[in-house]
Amino acid sequence: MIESVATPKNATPKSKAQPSQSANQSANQPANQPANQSANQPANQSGEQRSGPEQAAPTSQGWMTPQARSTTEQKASEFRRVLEQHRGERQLVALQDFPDPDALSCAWAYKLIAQQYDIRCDIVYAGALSHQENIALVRLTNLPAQRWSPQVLREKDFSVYQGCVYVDNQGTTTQFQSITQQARIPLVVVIDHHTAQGELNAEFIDLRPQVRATATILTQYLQSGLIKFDTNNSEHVKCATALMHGLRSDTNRLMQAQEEDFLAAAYLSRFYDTQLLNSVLQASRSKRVMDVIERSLRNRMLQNNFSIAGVGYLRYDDRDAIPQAADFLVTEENVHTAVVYGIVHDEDDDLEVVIGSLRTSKITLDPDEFIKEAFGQDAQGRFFGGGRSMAGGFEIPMGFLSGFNEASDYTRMKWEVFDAQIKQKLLRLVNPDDDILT
Ligand SMILES: [Mn+2]
Repeated sequence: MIESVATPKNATPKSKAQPSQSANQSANQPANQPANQSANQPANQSGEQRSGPEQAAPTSQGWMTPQARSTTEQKASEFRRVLEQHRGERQLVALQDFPDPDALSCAWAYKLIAQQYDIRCDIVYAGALSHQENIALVRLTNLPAQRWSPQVLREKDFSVYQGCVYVDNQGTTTQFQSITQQARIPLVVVIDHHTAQGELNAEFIDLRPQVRATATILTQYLQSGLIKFDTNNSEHVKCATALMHGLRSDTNRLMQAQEEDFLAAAYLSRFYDTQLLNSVLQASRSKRVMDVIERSLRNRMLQNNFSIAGVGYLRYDDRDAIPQAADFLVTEENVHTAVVYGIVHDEDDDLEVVIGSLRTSKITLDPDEFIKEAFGQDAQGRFFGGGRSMAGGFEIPMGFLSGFNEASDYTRMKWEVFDAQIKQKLLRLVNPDDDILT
C-alpha cells in the first residue's frame, strides 16, 4: 500500500484548496472549490420550500437533458423490474482490478440502490488501490469495497452469490470475470460508459459510451427516484461525495464534462460534502510514485507530438504511477498524446504484466481505437486494452517470460525486449509513413 494518504491533520476543515490531482487526470491546476461553499449547508432546501416529495420528483427530473431523461426513464423502469426479480439475493459487484473513483463510487451507489430490494452486495476488486486519492477516498468515506487477494480468491466460496454486477467495466478488466463464469454466477447488471468490449450476456445492460462518467449515469438513476438521498444520512452524503469525485475525476475536473455531466454534478451538489472531497483531493503522492514520474520524464521520447516513455519495473502497489506519469507528460508543450508503460511485478503471485496508459488532448484521436490498433488481440481474440474519451490503458501478460530472475543482466535484457517491442508497435501508428519509406 502507498503510505502517503491524507492524514487526519490534512483533513481539518480549515485546510484550503490545494492543486488537485484527480485520480486519472492531469494535476497542474487548482481545484477551484468555491471558498464560500460549506459542507454543512448542502444546497438542498427543497424540504422547506416545497411541499412534499411528489413535487420534488419533477424538480429532480428537471436536472437532466431531455435525451438523458428519456433514456433514464426507460432504463430506470427496466432496472427496477430486474432488481425486483432478484429481491433478497446476494450479489458480487466486481470492480476492475485497479478501481478508479468512478468505479468505486458507482459500485457504492449501486449497493445502496440494491439494498432497497433487500439485495446484499459485496463490492470487490482483485488488484490494488494504487492511487493515493483512491486510498484516501476509501478510507475517508468508509467506502465498502474489499480487496480479495489471489489467495482469498482461491479459497472463497462463490456459491453464496446469485448474481454478478459490473459497474464502470464490462468484465474485461477484472479477474472476477473468469472466476464468476467458472462458478456459473449469472451476470445480472452491467452499467458502464466505456465502448462495448464484446458480447455481453447480462439481464440488464446500460451502456452509454457518449457519457463521460458512469457516475453521471448512476446520478441520473438517483434523480429518477431509484433511491432518495437524504442530507441527514451520512452514508448518502459520503456516497454523493464519492460520486462527485468520480464524476470530476473522469471528466478532468469537469473540463471535459458535457451538459448531462454538469447537470448530474449540480444534482450531487445538494448532498455532497465539499470538505470531505477536499481532503480526498489533498492526498499526497508517495516517493515511489514520484520516482516513476521522474523516470517517465527522463526516458520520454518525443515524436510527432507524441510522448512515449517506458519506466521499467515497478511494484504492484505503485501501478497507478503509470497513468499519473501519462497525465503529467501530456501537459508538455507541443505534445498531444502521452503513452507511459512499465512492467508491474506482483510479489504475491510472482506474476509480471506490462501495463500502459495513454492520455490525449487530441480530439480526433480515439484512445480505444488507437490501443486496439497498436497492440491487437491475444490468442483468444481479446484486445489488450481499450479506452474512453481522452484516455486509455492496456495490459499485456508476459506469459512464459513472466517472473523474477536474480540475474540483473537477464532482468535488464527482458525490459529492453519489451520496451523495444512496445515502441515499435506504437511508432507504427505515430509515424504511419515510415512503413512506406523503408
Ligand atoms: Mn469511468
